[in-house]
Amino acid sequence: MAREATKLSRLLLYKADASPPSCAVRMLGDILGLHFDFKEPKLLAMEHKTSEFKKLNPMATIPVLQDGDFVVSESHAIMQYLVGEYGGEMGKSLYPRQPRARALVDQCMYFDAAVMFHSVKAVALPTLLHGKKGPTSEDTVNIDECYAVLEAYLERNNYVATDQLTIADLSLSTTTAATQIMHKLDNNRFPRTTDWLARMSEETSFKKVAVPGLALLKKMLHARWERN
Ligand SMILES: N[C@@H](CCC(=O)N[C@@H](CS)C(=O)NCC(=O)O)C(=O)O
Repeated sequence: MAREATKLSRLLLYKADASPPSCAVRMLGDILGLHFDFKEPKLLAMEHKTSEFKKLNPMATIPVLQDGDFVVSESHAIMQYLVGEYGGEMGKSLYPRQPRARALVDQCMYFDAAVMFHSVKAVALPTLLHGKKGPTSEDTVNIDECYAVLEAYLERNNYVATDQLTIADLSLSTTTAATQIMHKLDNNRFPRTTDWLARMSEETSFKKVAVPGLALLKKMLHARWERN
């Protein structure tokens, strides 16, 4: 049975406002009505590389969730945990239990974790840390390949994994909103992805969390591109 986070435990999320995977976790929290306390390691000051932080997450990335004495990193695993533990009735559609539907959600989550978010990180991290001057033509080709995968998924369903909104939409919409900063979707080539992103942008949780977070990421990246 799903627990109520606010009564039984304290959820502490290590995040950054401009981090797409942190935004996805926070959007889920907003949908489920969870209360998080936040800690914000300063990535540019390498606070996530300290031995103290690596005890929480040896991969030295955010987001990380601490729920009492339980710690989990990787936004996708965090979201799967939160739905299982606190999702209640809503969890049944956000992360379906039927093996086939769940496998399709997982397929999209792994695509985000292993492929699409990398196309964001390949531009953002070297821009912020190593003077990269902007997306290269190779970066834009990689991003277009990701849009083509999304377009193919959306040919089959209204949302990326099924006909209903799932946690895969939360992950992939924050990642796709971040790729817009680097290489915009071509509406003619990717009409379904354009329509899906417009629908996701109307979600309350997206407006509350992803819109300000991604605006901050855009500001940070453009400031660096002008300076680098
Ligand atoms: N697949 C991971 C990606 C996490 C990730 O790379 N987060 C970025 C911030 S958006 C980070 O911590 N970057 C610091 C680094 O890689 O050094 C997830 O979904 O949690």
